[in-house]
Amino acid sequence: MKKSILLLNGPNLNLLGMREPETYGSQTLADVEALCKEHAEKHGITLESFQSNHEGVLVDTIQQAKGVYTHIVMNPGAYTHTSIAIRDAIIGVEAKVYEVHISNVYEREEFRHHSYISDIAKGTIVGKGVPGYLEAIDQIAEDK
Ligand code: CA2
Repeated sequence: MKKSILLLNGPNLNLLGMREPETYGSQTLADVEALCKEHAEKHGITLESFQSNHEGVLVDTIQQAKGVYTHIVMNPGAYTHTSIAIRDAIIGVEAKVYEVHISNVYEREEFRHHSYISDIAKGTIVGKGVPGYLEAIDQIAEDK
């Protein structure tokens, strides 16, 4: 099956480039989505993007990805540290999930150290800034 990626960003990531550039950089979400699409296409992979601030909408989107995308690159934002619902949705989808965090969550507050996603993700990329998303796409390109 030809590879296809859903790039999924969670709560507050719509604010990328507008606040806290010292933590999250100066690129906007639209910049990140365009970069990822271009990068995936260089590998011959299609990529579509979606962002939501709402846990249930993210769960719906993951459920709807079943049979549509082969891979999901997801930054679940703060839901990483709280959401069993997103974890369960990921377990139920066939697509392989790569978890990306722009900041190094392990060097931040203790409550950011635990992820409900990491142990079920195919890969986790943390603290590499926006290039972390591109690294996830590179890993998918190498995926069998
Ligand atoms: O480092 C990451 O990518 C995070 O997933 C970002 C989440 C945070 O809750 C996680 O612990 C780590 C927060 C996203 C907030 O994004 C903003 C971007 C610009 C301005 C304000 C918030």
